[in-house]
Amino acid sequence: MKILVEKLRHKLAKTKNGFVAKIAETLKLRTKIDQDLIDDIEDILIESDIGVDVSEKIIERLSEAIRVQQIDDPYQIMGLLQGIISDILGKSNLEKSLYSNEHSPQVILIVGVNGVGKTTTIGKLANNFRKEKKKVMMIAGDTFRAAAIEQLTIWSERAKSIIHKHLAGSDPSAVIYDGLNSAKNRDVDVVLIDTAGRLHNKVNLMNELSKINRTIKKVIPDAPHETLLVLDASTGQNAISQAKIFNGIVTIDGIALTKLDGTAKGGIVIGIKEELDIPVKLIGLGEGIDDLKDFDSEDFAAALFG
Ligand SMILES: Nc1nc2c(ncn2[C@@H]2O[C@H](COP(=O)(O)OP(=O)(O)O)[C@@H](O)[C@H]2O)c(=O)[nH]1
Ligand SMILES: [Mg+2]
Repeated sequence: MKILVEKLRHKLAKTKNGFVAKIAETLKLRTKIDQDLIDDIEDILIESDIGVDVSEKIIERLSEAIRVQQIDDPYQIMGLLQGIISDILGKSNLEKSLYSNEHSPQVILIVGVNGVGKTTTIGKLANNFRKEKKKVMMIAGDTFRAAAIEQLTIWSERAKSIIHKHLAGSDPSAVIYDGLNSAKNRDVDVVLIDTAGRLHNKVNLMNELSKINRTIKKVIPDAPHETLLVLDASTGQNAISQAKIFNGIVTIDGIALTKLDGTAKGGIVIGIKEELDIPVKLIGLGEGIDDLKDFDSEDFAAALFG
């Protein structure tokens, strides 16, 4: 589900008004490009949530481009930054599409810490698959709170999907095992598995996720076909630390980056790409059912700098 650049720009307004506007402001005040200006831009990048190493890399490439292309008008720097950032983000469109139907059912495991937006993302993702005429089942693998199961149930109704759930307090692996068997019997195209995100103890998390993975493989040996890590953009660099922890425990195939609409820390997308090299596949741009979009690096850079 693509989003128009103009709409994306509107959704990313806080990030654009953050570091991007600050750079634009700095450029306006200058008539020539000198080291002072480059240093100011570097400071702004570092203060945003892009990360220090990545900021330095961007500045190196910017200086190189200015030198090679013999640019002397500060006005042209925005365009250069757009190109560099778009290039760093790479061609996300070439990543294997989530919506490809190589597997039946296609099993997607959703992981991430509490509150990042896992359950909401499942609701929106189900809706996206429904638009592709897919039959979707959600499995309520976060069994620790009754409210979590209720929340997923509401999303299943909104997204016209099947929900498979057990009572609160039951074993997550049991509900996943039953759910997957039921999905096979009911010719479901896509299964979205919700999980709890209790990160208070790395060993527990590791045990829990390994057990869930073993259970999934008992029913469908080549599943999960996709493990999606949900990260909250508004947590900035903390999101990168979470990704490192999860990636050390399970193989993360892609990231769904939520809450980009409400934060000035959207530069985190660039940090994720550089520090983790895990593709951001989906972006959350609001709480509504239509607010989960495919990530397109060129559009993202264009929305911020264009
Ligand atoms: N503004 C905004 N809010 C979001 C987004 N995604 C999730 N949320 C909100 O974040 C809160 C936590 O989401 P939830 O799905 O319950 O997180 P979970 O604990 O990981 O399952 C809820 O209030 C959601 O409405 C998003 O992309 N934008
Ligand atoms: Mg949840």
